[in-house]
Amino acid sequence: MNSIRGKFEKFVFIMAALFLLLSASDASAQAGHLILVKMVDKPNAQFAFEPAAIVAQHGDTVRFVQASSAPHNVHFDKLPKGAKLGDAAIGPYIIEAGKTYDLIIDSRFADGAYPFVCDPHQSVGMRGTLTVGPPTK
Ligand SMILES: [Cu+2]
Repeated sequence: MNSIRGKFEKFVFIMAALFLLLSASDASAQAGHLILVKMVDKPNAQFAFEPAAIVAQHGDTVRFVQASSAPHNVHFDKLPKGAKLGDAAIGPYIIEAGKTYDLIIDSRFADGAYPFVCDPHQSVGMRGTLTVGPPTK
């Protein structure tokens, strides 16, 4: 009897530990924020990122949303020390309305300021700055 009870207690303990583990990983998956940046038309054949200044923490996702009549991309033209964006330095063109481009702020991003432009429209004001910083307390 004693050993059955012991096994049962062990089972309960393992289930409780699993539950805690699962809920902990759930919490970390939800920790990142989704930050929306629209690519929009402006009067006089100008274009813009809205908002143009964004702040993100590691684990966040920046989602660029095509809400304009022209194709746009996201090109980080100046990187802070330690940043290794690779392919993400120059993003793909987003063409159809409603299409999105997600940029996950992961280990490629060192803390600092990341000015970005849309390549064909930087001369008509389509530029912004992403600031990556430690979590605010
Ligand atoms: Cu553009």
